[in-house]
Amino acid sequence: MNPEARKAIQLARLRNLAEKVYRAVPFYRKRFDEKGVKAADIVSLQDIGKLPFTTKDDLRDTYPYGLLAVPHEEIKEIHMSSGTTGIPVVDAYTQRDLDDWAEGMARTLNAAGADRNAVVQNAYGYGLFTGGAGVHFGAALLGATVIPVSSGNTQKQLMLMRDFGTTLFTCTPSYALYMAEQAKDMGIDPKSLGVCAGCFGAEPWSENMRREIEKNWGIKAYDIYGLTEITGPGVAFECEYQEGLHVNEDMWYPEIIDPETGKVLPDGEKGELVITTITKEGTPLIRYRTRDITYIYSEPCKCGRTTRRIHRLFGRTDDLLIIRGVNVFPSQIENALIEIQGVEPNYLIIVDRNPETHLDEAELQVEVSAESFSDETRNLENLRTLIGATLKSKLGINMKIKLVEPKTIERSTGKAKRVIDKRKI
Ligand code: DLL
Repeated sequence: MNPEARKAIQLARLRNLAEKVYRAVPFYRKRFDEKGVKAADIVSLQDIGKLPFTTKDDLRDTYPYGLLAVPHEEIKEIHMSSGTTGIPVVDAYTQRDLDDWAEGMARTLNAAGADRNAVVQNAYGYGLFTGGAGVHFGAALLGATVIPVSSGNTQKQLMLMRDFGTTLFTCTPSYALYMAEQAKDMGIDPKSLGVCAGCFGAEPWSENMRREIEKNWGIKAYDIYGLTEITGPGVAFECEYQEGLHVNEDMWYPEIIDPETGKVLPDGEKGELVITTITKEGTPLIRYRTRDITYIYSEPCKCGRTTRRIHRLFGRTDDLLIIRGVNVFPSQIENALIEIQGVEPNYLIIVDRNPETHLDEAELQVEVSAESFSDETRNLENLRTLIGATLKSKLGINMKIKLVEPKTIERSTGKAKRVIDKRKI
């Protein structure tokens, strides 16, 4: 669609949404009144900046039904995530919301090459988590064959891939790597299973991790983004050029703000992603602060889609680890590790504060490959020193490195847990 034509639609939807939430959601009426803003003040898309933000705390305070904008009988399905911070986040969908979600996910899977001939093996968890349902609805709308296997049961996953001719599979990137590892243990080369593509997301993953997955599986690995608050997966997706993720912005309108000041930032500047659900009926959100860090590309994409793109996520405003004053995202550590021969991209960061010195102490547990593990102790010691020195020179942090045996760090069939922060701060 011509971007100017889309802007007109977005503006009409935004105004309509502002009117609706003012009328139907006491929480928003109060917020709008406090800011002295009305739906009629929205005359251009820039005027979105006049509207109040919604935060995760607001969701907690209004749990479970405080943000509902339609009568209960309109709600057809509910999803929920407890998230990494433990705050329950509820999304209640009307039929139209479910249709929009299916549309967003159909575009996502289609951009990864799926159509009605595809066999989509959905290894995201089914249940309250949005991954299972989102992929399912999108694949069904495309007319593809869906294999609703859910997460876990790795041997069965591999058997289904072989027996049903899976062309595309979906799961968290860490589970995709784990599945490849298990396949090799069973004497199966994952490449021999004939899968062409995978759509991975729901947790941070680096460019290097993408290469590992692609190499192991012989597939093209696509990044997909979404969050329960907004709808689930399908908010943004990669096309064949993989230069950023196209936002389905006719439904989920993006802005980037400075997380400190709340000021809207121009395209190309990194900040916190804020999304307004301009077509949502059940639990619409105005300027929701995702805490995810990215920027918006200003140039159009080579693929011809005219929707704006966001960069792959750089991390979150809240999973930023600050170790003795040095800011580091787990994904940066992962990127550094994958470049080192002899280690596996399975790691755990444990941060604590020394009660005597009051200084932060960080330990990095890294799995070594089976070959390095059987090496002489001297070689292992060299590897340990190399990892420590690499992290120091690349990221400026001092970490105690602990090499652990292959396959000892707990695997996850969903989101991998990479950090244990024991500091009480
Ligand atoms: O993880 C929805 C989803 C399911 C997305 C399947 C993609 C695939 P939540 O559990 O609410 O929803 O977690 C949302 O996960 O705010 C990000 O911090 C993180 N996240 C999601 N996708 C990506 C990604 C689902 N592609 C939170 N890269 C978001 C990095 C991601 N982080």
